[in-house]
Amino acid sequence: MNIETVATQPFSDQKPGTSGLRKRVTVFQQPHYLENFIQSTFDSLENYQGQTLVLGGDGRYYNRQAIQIILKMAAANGVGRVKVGQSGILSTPATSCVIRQTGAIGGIILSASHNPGGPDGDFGVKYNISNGGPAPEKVTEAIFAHSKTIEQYKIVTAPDVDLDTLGESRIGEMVVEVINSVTDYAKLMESLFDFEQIHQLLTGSFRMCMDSMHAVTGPYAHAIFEQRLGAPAGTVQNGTPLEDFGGGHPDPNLVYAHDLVAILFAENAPDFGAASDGDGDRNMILGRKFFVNPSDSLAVLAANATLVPGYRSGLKGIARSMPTSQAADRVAEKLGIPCFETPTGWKFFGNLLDADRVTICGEESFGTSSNHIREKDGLWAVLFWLNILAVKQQSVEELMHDHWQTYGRNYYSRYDYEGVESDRANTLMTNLHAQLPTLKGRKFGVREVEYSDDFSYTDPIDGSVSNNQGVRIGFTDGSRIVFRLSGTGTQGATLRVYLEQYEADPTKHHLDPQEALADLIAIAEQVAQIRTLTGMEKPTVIT
Ligand code: VG1
Ligand code: CO
Repeated sequence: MNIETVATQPFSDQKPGTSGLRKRVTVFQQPHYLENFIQSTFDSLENYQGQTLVLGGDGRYYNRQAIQIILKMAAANGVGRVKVGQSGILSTPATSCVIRQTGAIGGIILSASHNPGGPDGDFGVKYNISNGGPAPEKVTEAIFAHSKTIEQYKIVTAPDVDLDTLGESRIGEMVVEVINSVTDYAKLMESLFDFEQIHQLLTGSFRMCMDSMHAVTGPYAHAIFEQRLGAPAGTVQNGTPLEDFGGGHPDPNLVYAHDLVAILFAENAPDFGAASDGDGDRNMILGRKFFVNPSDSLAVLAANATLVPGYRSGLKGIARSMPTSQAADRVAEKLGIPCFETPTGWKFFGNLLDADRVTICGEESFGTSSNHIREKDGLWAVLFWLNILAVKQQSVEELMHDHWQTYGRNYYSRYDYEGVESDRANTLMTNLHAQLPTLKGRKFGVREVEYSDDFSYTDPIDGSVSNNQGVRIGFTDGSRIVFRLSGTGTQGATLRVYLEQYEADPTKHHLDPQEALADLIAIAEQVAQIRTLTGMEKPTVIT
């Protein structure tokens, strides 16, 4: 084997964000850029030589080239075997599944998730550890530390591997195994859900539309919904992964998944609609002319979990990220199980899941999943909803209204201001920080501030502390406003403002959230001076 040691110089900007390292494709294409990050990752691991690694991505532009580089570097660094998804395709949840099932030391997922793809779009690298979950902060910090001092990397000179044909080949001593991207994941889904009952639902009068947004879930959705569960051909739309996601933004929300929204809000709309993001870990659920807020989706799944075979014996606990609405807390309370509040990002759920303290987790950003893997899982959420609907024989809207009737409704909305100049966004956050000590007791109309802080989290399992996870302003009536800057963007800054208010009275459950939250929205503006400081009249995305 011809191992080359290449001299290199550090890049200063390889600090992983909320979910891996994300940069413009052109940044990753600079000489040594990807190589430095991959070598820094290997250098921060122990005892990986001879072990198995899982590798794949969401199919975006540069996926195949990056895979070839990583395979040659893995061989040079002594990895024993790499399981790579066919044609380089492996969704984030499928990667997590394969890591766990094969006892791999970890995995590399090439994705910038919902960020646009193509030569002018974004690329990303995420490292997952042996439990199948995103690397925790101590690992990402070690990778970043190595990236700042790196002087060389190792790579094998070898021909490219055929990624399209299933089977094994070798680079030097290392075995490259091209695996079917869907099989293991689909089997896991079948072990959790009542496929017979969902089959009956999907072959009856019930109509569903699944939008894979030209991203990674296409092959999974075709195999599971159409081939295995019998939904009519055409149920899955935009089901072929494209390098530029068809020019779209594979972010399953009301703005970027507009094609699906148009179908579900038209006359004679289907009963159920779902979309997933670039790497398949997030989901949007729609009923006929009805949007399910992701925080509510988490609460509904938790409340109805025992209707689903994989969760028949009940839940150990629930975890949600801090900005996610407290709808799930109400379910946990009723079930008599704990509810944990973690910072944004799936990596914070890993320890709780490993310790069996929680079964279901979720984020307001359309991410939900359970202890079946250690990632969020878009199609899992879709199947969970279908299983519940098949058992209850209700519409999405009826189910949601019943849920609010029982638990009350947490009105909720998130405002995203994308592409804000970084300096302006930082000024806004600094100003907020400066006000924090003065807000308690202050009245805004009928609301009085009960607390204001910057969220800190102490992991209950390993005691690690994560500070500065978002500015919170809580009111005495339980309503909240949260402000944080995104850790996944690549251009300027994205400000996220999260608004929540609880309503117990069922006669007031039919409001438009924007109406119900109007005065909180005004308070957020008053306190943070969003318009003036961002220079934007309105948010780019409202969820
Ligand atoms: C966003 C979401 C967060 C999610 C993260 C990764 O992070 O808010 O809940 O875990 O994306 O999701 P941020 O820092 O931009 O708010 V994904 O689907 O990009 O892996
Ligand atoms: Co994603």
